[in-house]
Amino acid sequence: MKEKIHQILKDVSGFSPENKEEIEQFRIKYLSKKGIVSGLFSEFKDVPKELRKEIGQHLNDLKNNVQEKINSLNQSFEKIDEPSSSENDLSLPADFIQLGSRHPLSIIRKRIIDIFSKIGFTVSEGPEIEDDWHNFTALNFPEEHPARDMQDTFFIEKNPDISLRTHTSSVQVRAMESGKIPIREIYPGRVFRNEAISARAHCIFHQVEGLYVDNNVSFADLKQTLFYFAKELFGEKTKTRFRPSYFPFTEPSAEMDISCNICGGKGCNICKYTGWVEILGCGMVDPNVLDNCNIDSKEYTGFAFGMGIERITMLKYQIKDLRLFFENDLKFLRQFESAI
Ligand code: 2NL
Repeated sequence: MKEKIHQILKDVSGFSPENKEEIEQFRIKYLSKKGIVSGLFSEFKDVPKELRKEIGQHLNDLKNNVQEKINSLNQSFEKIDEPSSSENDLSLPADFIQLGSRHPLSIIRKRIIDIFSKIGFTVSEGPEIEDDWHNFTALNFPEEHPARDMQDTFFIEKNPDISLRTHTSSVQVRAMESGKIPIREIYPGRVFRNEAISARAHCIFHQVEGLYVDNNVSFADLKQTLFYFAKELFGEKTKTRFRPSYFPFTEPSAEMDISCNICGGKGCNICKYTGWVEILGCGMVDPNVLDNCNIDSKEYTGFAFGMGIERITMLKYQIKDLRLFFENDLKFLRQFESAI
């Protein structure tokens, strides 16, 4: 009898049901009138007198043990079926939500927009898929210009008139064509060039261009606007210098350098020991471009500029490889602003 009770206890403790139905089967097997435990109770009458007290105790313990097991199993299944009390308690604090962080290119794009917004530039955007007119012809690109080369541009074989824009100047053409003057806008956006990926180049990158067209807009306005921008972004002590350059859509054209933001102009490996780093291209809008967009170049003048957001971001944060921007490695991305 003792061995039997011991074996049953072992079986009971190993029981682990999948659902309530199995618990009910278990209860019938052990505790119903014809069940195993009741069977033992009926065998009890044959137990010799001297063992009755001890065996009786064991039997009662077994019955209680089985009943407790059934109760606790039933309870645990009820917990799964019903929402827990903590889920119903609306006064508890909410679950923690892990916040992401802004991409470094987004942070700098926003900074650039904020800086130009303060002096009256509004933001405008346009299509990434462009036609030849808006991307090249209106902008005074000669037929044989290398940027028009199919090797340098993503185009569609079926219709070579359509390509991915190579700069956001195409949006400026649309703004000028709309005929509303003055124009004082910046144009952030994604642009595309057919380049092999490296530490310094990628087939996708980001630009902010700017355009100001009105009566009497001068090169002095251009210089002061961009000087203000450089100081806001890189610090009050930043100096600027303009070097003559060439773009098909501006005349005269220039590139703007800032005093190296790492060494302050003394010379380091970032500025290649020159004390200066280039940050953007700019110039007075070529009269041909104004005329192409139905703006009378005798009445109006304008300045324009363009910068690569990747380049500015690399300078600002001392990032040495452009590929980091596109790999989405969280170890890299989490180093910037912690939250939106
Ligand atoms: C650079 C240089 C530049 C412009 C962009 C522009 C647009 C129109 C007319 C005239 Cl519609 N100019 N944009 C002007 C000079 C330079 O970008 O290095 N970009 C990354």
